[in-house]
Amino acid sequence: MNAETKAISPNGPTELKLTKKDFESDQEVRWCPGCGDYAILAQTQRTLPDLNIPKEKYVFVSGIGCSSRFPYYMDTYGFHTIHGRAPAIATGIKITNPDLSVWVITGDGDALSIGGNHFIHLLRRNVDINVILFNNRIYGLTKGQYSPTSEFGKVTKSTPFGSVDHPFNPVSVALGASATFVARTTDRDPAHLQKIIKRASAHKGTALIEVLQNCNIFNDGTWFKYTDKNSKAENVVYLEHGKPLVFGAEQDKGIRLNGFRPEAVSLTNGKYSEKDLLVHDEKDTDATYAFILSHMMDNPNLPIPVGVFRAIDKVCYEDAMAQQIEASKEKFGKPDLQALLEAGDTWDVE
Ligand SMILES: Cc1ncc(C[n+]2csc(CCOP(=O)(O)OP(=O)(O)O)c2C)c(N)n1
Ligand code: SF4
Repeated sequence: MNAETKAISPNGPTELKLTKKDFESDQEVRWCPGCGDYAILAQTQRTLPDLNIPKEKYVFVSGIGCSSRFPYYMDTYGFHTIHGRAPAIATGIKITNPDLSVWVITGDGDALSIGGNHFIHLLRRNVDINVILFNNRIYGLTKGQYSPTSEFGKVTKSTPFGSVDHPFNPVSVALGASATFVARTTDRDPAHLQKIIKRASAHKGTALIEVLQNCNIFNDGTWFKYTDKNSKAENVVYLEHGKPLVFGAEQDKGIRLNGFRPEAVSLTNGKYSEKDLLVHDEKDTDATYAFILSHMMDNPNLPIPVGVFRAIDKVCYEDAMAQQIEASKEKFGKPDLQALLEAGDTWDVE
């Protein structure tokens, strides 16, 4: 902890002067050289100083997987927990310490397979926690088995004849769980990654960031089309609130709705102009529009949306819980645990 961090008033400082170095731990980073996880770690460490939150207020909680080694590398509080259970532990931390900035670090296997239940209920409850989901469409740590986001037909060590599972789409899953903040970014776009981390931190409620991440050992190039500089512009549409969905290297294409179906149209053949395009509305409280966007990923003829799909306001679990406790205290007085334990009937099991 540096001098500035120590001198913080409980009401929060105006200028902490933290740097990336303040968030780097002394642990040797043990990811494979070239892994996309490095970029996500570096951009997180680079962004946190800008959030102006005291260092001792950060907690990074992870499950199990390569990505879940993340808390070791952050010089903050952290917890490497059990497979898929980071949301439960992070929820406990947040509701008992609402002033902390709590982050869940998870992988596609960790969050969507063994942790699927915990993940959807965190989003549904809207606890004020930020989730960074590293999606490399593979189990990295256990050496390349297919994951819940692997493509149908994917050949892996555990699916030598191709996967016969239909994949989960993390953004659609999150929207289905009524998440209040849902975003997607990539490990190869540092500026965008930083922007999305800042947006998630500013959001009050559960914020999900899906990061398309490369596992260069077991699933190299899985997102290449969306991250390589030569193909990205034609295959990615950046979402910006209030702006039309325009894409293409020449910004010459857009997305319009044909009934409920999104379609890619040319802006140069005279048939359509920007006024025919969808205008992004991240504040739409009806999830239908965000769902339409999330399913664009399943259509090979459409670019994938990257950015903030949805950012809406809804009461947080911990705030509703605190209000309820206060109201109960007012009504029934200060609780007495001993009296409570002795209050009811007891019985013997014969
Ligand atoms: C209860 C339990 N079941 C299975 C495992 C084995 N295991 C460890 S990591 C992992 C998958 C991790 O995949 P993902 O979340 O995609 O993370 P990545 O390693 O790709 O970052 C599995 C199945 C375990 N550690 N604990
Ligand atoms: S196995 Fe894949 S995800 Fe795990 S550290 Fe290596 S490159 Fe990264």
